[in-house]
Amino acid sequence: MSTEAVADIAVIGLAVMGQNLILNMNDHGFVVCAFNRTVSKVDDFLENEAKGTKIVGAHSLAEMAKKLKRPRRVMLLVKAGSAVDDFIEQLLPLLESGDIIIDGGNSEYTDTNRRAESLGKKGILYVGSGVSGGEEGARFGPSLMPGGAEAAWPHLKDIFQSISAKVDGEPCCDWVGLGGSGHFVKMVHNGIEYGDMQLICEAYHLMKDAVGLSHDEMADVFDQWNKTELDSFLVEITAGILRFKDEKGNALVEQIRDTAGQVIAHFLLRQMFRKCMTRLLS
Ligand code: 2AM
Repeated sequence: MSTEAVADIAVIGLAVMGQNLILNMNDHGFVVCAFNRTVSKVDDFLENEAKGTKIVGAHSLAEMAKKLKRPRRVMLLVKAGSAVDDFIEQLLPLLESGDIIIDGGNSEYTDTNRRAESLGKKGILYVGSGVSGGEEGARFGPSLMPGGAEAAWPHLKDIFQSISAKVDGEPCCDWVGLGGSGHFVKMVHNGIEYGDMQLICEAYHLMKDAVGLSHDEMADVFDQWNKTELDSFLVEITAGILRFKDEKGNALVEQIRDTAGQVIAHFLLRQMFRKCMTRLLS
């Protein structure tokens, strides 16, 4: 592999989010250097998903650093927590003052505050960016919430705003503020989203167990709501989910176990909701 400084940005972390963001950046004309802790995934990616693109790979962080144009832009899309600190530590001897590290994972904003402060003292511009939209968003247009060292923004704006989703031509991406504010905004965004999902679950529970609607009838209600001020992605996909049947013609949603994290909180909420409904209906 050549070690010329050819790449506009490096992305570390070749799980689906990382791969899709790289392919999205490539579509927008940027040269991306891909790296992953398990290095064999770099070759797998280059030989499969990235085949025929301008994407380059590196087999070590040192090789990756050499392939980057200055200031170096290195984006981490790895598991939140110690993996981020480990990579930062390994990157430090390979970077110079004014280089940029971006954490695009789901880090706690307090960790991002800490990292931004300590890296700032070493001359590294640290950015924590919320990335929303899941795998599809990463591939074709995420909402991006970058914050941290503001001096990094002029070097990131073009890449970030090009790859982000657009609403009426406006990019769903702008500079959010200092320190961990990008991840803080993502946390608030998730809070609103999960509140919305809870409301949808409670509406489903009420329609199914209190009113006795069938799955198709519930789907009709959500479709109807989606034509009103409740119009949203979550309401739209709920109609599709409720209508979805397995091979025997039964609603698939009833076969999905109600045990994804936060089980106790969810269970208590359901119990509370049941009690309220029983009282209301008696
Ligand atoms: P891997 O492919 O080597 O497991 C999502 O899990 C991404 O985070 C993957 O790219 C994964 O690398 C990386 N990752 C998870 N834990 C990590 C760790 N402790 N150190 C470095 N990378 C890690």
